[in-house]
Amino acid sequence: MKLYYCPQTRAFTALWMMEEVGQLYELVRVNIRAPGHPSDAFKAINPMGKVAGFEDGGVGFGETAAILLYVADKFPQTKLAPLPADPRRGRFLQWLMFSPTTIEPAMVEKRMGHTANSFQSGWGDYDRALGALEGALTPGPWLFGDQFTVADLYVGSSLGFGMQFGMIDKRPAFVEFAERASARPAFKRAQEIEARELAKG
Ligand SMILES: N[C@@H](CCC(=O)N[C@@H](CS)C(=O)NCC(=O)O)C(=O)O
Repeated sequence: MKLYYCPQTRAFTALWMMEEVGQLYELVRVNIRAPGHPSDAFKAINPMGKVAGFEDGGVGFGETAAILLYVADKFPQTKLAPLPADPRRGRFLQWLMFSPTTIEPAMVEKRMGHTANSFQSGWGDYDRALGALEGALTPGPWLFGDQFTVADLYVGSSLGFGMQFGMIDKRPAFVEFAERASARPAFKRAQEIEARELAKG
C-alpha cells in the first residue's frame, strides 16, 4: 500500500488512518506546491491531482473518504468500520461522507461570509450542518458509542482543522470530541511523522 502524502494538507487524515491500522505502508511524498504539479504520473493515481492519493495492488485512487473506507474494509480486524451486513453500516457511511459532503462546504460558507439557501444547497447551511453533527456526538464518546470508527476519525480531523482556522464554532461538543480524537496514540504518531516530513522540507 502506498499513501501519497504532503505535509500540512488534508492528507494528514489518511496518514492518521494508516497509523490506526498499523499495517505496513509506504509514504510517498508529493509536493503540491512544486511547479508542474500535478504531474501526469500523479493524475494517473488521483485524476484530480490532489492529496491524499492511495495505491494498492497497482490500482490508484483519491478522496479521503474512499481511502479510509477501503483500508478499514481491507483490515476488518481493526473494527474501524461496521461490516457490510451490520445494520449500522448505512449510518456509518452517512457520517463518513459527512465531512466532504457537508462539513467542508459549510466551512467554505463560513469563510466566505455568506449564508447558503438551506433548501437548495446539498449541505443545507452552516447552522443546519453543525446542528446535525452536534446532535450525533452526544452522548459519545464516539458516533457509535464505544466503537471508534473511521467516521470518527474523519469528523474529528475536520472539526480539529475547522476550529483551528475559525471555520467551525468552538461548541463544547466539538471541542471535547476533537480533543478525545487527538488524544489517540495513532494521532500522535501521525503528528510525529508529519513533523519529521516537514523537517525534510
Ligand atoms: N476531496 C479531497 C480534497 C483533497 C484536497 O483538496 N487536497 C489539497 C491539499 S489540502 C490538494 O491536494 N491541493 C493541491 C491541488 O489542488 O493541486 C479529499 O478529501 O481527499
